[in-house]
Amino acid sequence: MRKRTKQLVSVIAAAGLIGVTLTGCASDSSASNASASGGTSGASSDIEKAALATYVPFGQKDKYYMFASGGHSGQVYVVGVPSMRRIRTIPVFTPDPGSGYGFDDKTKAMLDGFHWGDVHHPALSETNGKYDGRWLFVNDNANNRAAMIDLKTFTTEQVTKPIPNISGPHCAAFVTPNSEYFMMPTRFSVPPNFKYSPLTDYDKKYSGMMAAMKIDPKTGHMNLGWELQLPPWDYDLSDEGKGPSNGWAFITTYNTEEATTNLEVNASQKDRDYTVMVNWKAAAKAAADPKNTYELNGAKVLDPTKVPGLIYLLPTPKSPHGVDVSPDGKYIVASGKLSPTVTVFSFDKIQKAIDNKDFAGMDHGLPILKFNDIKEAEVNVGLGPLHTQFDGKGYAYTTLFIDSAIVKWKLGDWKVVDKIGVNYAPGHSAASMGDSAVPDGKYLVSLNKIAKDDFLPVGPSHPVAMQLIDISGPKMKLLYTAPIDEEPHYAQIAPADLFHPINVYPKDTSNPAAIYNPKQAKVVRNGNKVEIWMTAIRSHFTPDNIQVNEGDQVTIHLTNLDRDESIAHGFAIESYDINEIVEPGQTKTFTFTAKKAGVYPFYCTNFCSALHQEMQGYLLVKPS
Ligand code: CUK
Ligand code: CUA
Repeated sequence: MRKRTKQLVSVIAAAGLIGVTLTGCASDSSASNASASGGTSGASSDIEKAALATYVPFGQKDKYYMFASGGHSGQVYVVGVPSMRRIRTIPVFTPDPGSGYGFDDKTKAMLDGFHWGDVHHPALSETNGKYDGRWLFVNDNANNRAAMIDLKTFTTEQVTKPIPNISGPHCAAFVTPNSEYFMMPTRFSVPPNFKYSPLTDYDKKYSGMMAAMKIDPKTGHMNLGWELQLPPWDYDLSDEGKGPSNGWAFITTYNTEEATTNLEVNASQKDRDYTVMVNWKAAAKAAADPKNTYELNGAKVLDPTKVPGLIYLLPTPKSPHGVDVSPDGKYIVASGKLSPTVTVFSFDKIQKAIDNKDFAGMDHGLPILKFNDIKEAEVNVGLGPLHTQFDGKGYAYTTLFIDSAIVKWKLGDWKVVDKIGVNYAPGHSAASMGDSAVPDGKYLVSLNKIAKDDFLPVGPSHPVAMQLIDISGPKMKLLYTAPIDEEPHYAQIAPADLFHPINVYPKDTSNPAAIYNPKQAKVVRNGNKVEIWMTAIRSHFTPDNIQVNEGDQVTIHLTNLDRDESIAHGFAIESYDINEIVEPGQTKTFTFTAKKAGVYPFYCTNFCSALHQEMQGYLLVKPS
């Protein structure tokens, strides 16, 4: 141990991270154990400790995966924690020639002509309220879709078609504790399916909607189960109940004023909007009975005013943004972004208020609970509270957008105990295991919105910053600041040992597109359709000369015969705007029209061997 620590310290020193020699002994690489001597001052020793706590020496791996949304890049970033190194970008809603995503027939059909998505809230699949490492679900806030990433391959396996009747499923933020559903509540209220209606009809023709995407427990694929009609407000975030509140979902609204213009003023009029509390288990049951639902653009829709008990409204100050349920499921924490407090509701009190039927009134036919009956506390956190995470040790961590800080406060006595500045303006933060029922209280990553001065300048637009904070002790400690592309809104962090990705695609002799021997390579012509079964192996394509006629529709089934890990081959055709990548053992099918007559070299784009450059061939397109 001593030897390893010395080695790593000298590596850090050599890299110029610190300018001193350390003689202390750290039993592992955590900040609290790292010790420095040699007369260094407090400040530099904090830097040394932080460096040690985040440095992952060559040959070792990070302890956690972080899955961060890529915002309007449409992708998902995989980051190692604590090193904060970006390991992979998983293409989801945006084509990616680096992996061939969006170029082959399957993923092209998944993208369905769209060029991007707006990913805000990744949600790992759960079993009994704990991350189970199988799938990651994300929303597309821009085109009303959901996607599923299979964590066996770290690739997107499903992108749904746009879901009817919802508009901007920004609130899609969680899966239910046994991965029954990925919930996609709407952000913008619109007339269902965007049907034209003047804004003067807003209160009659416009509505919100929560789409319940049923998750297949075997494959992780989603199907629209049912929808729940919501009042014509704008909705923001949501979270799942746990423990005693399991079966409920909590969704914030920020425009109960029903404004349609100048929302920055007009949607900030009321002292309180709502947290909309939905009994999704009861809704799922009610939706199974056809007498409770109506058909709308192919969806089965529940009207909550017809089935009492599905929705209660919790008055929530002041244009709330985030809503987060404590790991024990007892408290619901809502952040009013225009109020310097977070409001904590007690699920126990909510249940009593519901049992007593003691309502403050109705709004759009839905019962409003009395604020003072259900409020547990208002915690004075500071300016611009947005989102809260938990450490499993009784503390909560709330991001303050305006104060550019994170505050730590105690559940139960509702006092702020610590505050740390971040650089700048945090949106969400993500705690290790933070959304599960069992957060482990090790790390918190602040996902900052507006980074300044942190990195080498790269033009007017600065990379945004993710800041790693050690939350294992009584005081938060800032460990590291890492740049990233646009724009992680949210992330989930889970221990690395939960994930067991494959190295090589298994042989699938039942797949008609796959061949596992170059001798089986063939070209089959059927009218003007040409189908080619091709293999790639270091360093040869079979066949490597392809003859077609101008105008032919060409389909290539390409199988990578290499079965060594990380030996991927590419397949690009000059001037044809095509690049495909086949991972070891993988078969992909792609189709194009041979529009341009002539001779076009094709080649492997992925450096695969010493003879990678020789891995090439010709597409000869005979003029018609
Ligand atoms: S949002 Cu971006 S900071 Cu889309 Cu979850 Cu709150
Ligand atoms: Cu195959 Cu480069």
